[in-house]
Amino acid sequence: MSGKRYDVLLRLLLVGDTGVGKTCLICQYANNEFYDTHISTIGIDFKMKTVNINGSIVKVQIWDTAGQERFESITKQFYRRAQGVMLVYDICSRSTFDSLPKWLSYVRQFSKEDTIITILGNKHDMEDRRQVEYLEGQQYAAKNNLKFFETSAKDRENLQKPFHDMCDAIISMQEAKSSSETLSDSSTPTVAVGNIVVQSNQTDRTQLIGDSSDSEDEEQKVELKFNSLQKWACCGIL
Ligand SMILES: Nc1nc2c(ncn2[C@@H]2O[C@H](COP(=O)(O)OP(=O)(O)OP(=O)(O)O)[C@@H](O)[C@H]2O)c(=O)[nH]1
Ligand SMILES: [Mg+2]
Repeated sequence: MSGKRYDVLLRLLLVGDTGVGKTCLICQYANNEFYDTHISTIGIDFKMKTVNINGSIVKVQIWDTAGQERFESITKQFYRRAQGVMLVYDICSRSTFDSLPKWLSYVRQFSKEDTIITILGNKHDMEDRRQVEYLEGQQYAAKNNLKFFETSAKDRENLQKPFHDMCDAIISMQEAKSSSETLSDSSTPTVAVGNIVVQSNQTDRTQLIGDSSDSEDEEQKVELKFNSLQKWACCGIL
């Protein structure tokens, strides 16, 4: 636990067709950067951002998947570790909206059951080229019981809120899960729930104190897996 500078580590994943703006959304959110050119992501990439959510220091690891079909075998390996998944489409491209059921089926198939899912209709700044109405996105999300936002990675519109809401929802869910598990075994002072360590506080209510995996180890493991996948992808093995 030494050297940890955060209370909670969360893993989010963005999926969706190629060109919808996944990389741009992540780069804007994490680094305040926007790129006009489309350089397709090879396999998978990630960025980190540390945020304060309701007083907790939250380290967010955001996985950026390639939308191209040929990388699906790589990207599917990352669904399971994500606590939140954003399904992204481009409001100026009907076909990317039509692909949502495919992406949602992958999430349902490969992610954990309690994964928080949000739909993003990106490129909201290009109203004149819109092919998918706001209402269509909203109705699709409502039908599937999911949150929905229209965003713009270019002008940063609605950029923070989807990420913030998703982190908030994951933390609330984990807290609820942890307290119910602690209540069911009040004699145990410390319990691990998934990657989260919950410590029973003698005088106060149960406290969520952080991810049980050491931050350095965790980042090293992530980078190792990431590097080897990138290598295989570049060699055309995957
Ligand atoms: N106008 C506008 N363009 C955007 C926006 N987001 C992304 N783009 C542009 O769309 C193109 C594709 O963006 P990327 O972020 O690379 O797309 P991606 O989903 O990561 O694509 P893959 O990596 O191939 O899956 C780039 O030319 C971006 O500049 C946006 O909100 N508004
Ligand atoms: Mg990309």
